[in-house]
Amino acid sequence: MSPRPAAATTTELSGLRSRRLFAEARRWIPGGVNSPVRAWGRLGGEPPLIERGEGPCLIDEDGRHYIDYVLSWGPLLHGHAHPKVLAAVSEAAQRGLSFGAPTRHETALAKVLTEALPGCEQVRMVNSGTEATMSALRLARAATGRDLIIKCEGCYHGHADHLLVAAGSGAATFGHPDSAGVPAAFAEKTLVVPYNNTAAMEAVLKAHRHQVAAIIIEPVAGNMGFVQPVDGYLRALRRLATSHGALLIFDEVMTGFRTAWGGYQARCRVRPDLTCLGKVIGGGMPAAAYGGKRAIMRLLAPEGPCYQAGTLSGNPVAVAAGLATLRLAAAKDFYQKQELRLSRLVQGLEARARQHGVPFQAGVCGTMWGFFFAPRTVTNFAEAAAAHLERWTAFIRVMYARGIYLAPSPFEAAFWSSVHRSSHVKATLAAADEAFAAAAAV
Ligand code: KE4
Repeated sequence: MSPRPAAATTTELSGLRSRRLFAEARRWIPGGVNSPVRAWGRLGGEPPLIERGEGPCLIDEDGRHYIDYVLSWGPLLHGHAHPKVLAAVSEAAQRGLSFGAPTRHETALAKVLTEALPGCEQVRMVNSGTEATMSALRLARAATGRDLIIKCEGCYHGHADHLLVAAGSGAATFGHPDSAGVPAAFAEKTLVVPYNNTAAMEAVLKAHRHQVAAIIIEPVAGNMGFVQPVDGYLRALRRLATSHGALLIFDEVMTGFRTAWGGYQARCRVRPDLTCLGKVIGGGMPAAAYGGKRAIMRLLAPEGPCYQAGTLSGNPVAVAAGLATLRLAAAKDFYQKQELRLSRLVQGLEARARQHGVPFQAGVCGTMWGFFFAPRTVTNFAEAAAAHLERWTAFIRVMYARGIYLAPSPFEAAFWSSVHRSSHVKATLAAADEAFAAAAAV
């Protein structure tokens, strides 16, 4: 399905039917969306309402086609409505949607995850990344008997109260990195340091000796834009956490099975004490997990005193979607092949930015990528926030007008799927030519 032909840059980003439907949505749903990042306020427009997805493409209610690099914010490693994922979901649904009782299929998924992730001997399924990080931090506090946690500015770990402190993603997009409604007493237990700054992490640990339960980090940050760890940073965090008796938690909700089979920890060879997973392991259905060594996981109820629960956790239909997705990703050299194909897109974007004289930085890790309108590689949130927002806005608006669907926020990553083809890369680069010209004119 090819994207719609080039359209003139329109002031309206969405069509008449979408606008009408969005107006109705706003009457019944706050902001018209069930998650703030889906609103396009930062872009100065209204989002198209999506009618269906097909492979690497979205089709909106006005029949407009887009090549999709958001892919539901990461879960769709094999694009929309992949026949093998749909078949697995349909087959599972025929047996019933939920039992609230153990099934062998959850064990099958747990075995795939623990065999793939070097840091995990056991996993507990939950329904969202927020639940995974919230539960992992409660478990870290139970395991250490300590209260404080450390996170990095611009990292986003879901919307649990104590994590909405200097948060990235939608919280940064709409200027609420410290959300209203979070009691100071909760936020005070969360210490914040800049990403990629080992000295700052060491100083905070020293200033709060024997009080820090865990460091939680996105091993590749995807919620302040796409920001990779500088050489040695994650290894330094491993050393510091160990020396200070704190647990190291890798929030791999986004990077897990996006950057490598077994997550970024398999790629960087740094072993966290706990890992959080989501997105890809549900293949588009609500499924997430957290896991670690048995010595820590055995503290969880019903075996131990740390409580965590969920009506639909390990839901058989979501588990079926996750297993089918991971089976496809387990193919030999899957991530190397996809990273090579994605690199051709990113190198093409960098070449066109240079042709238009626009400072542009882009990066790739597995099937995850991102870019900044900045002169140098971005290493933390302050640098991400200082990138050229007007150029980003001009670029993104033209890309949408030309049928290329990218995150409507500069504080997000982009994604690739195994069903994107060279024809989609060609169409994306043709649109980028026009989009960089618009950015250069700012
Ligand atoms: P969920 O609760 O949205 O399933 O996961 C929270 C979460 C945790 N950790 C990381 C690293 C994440 O990226 C996320 C969620 N990511 C955002 C997009 N950057 C989800 C999109 C949204 O908020 O609607």
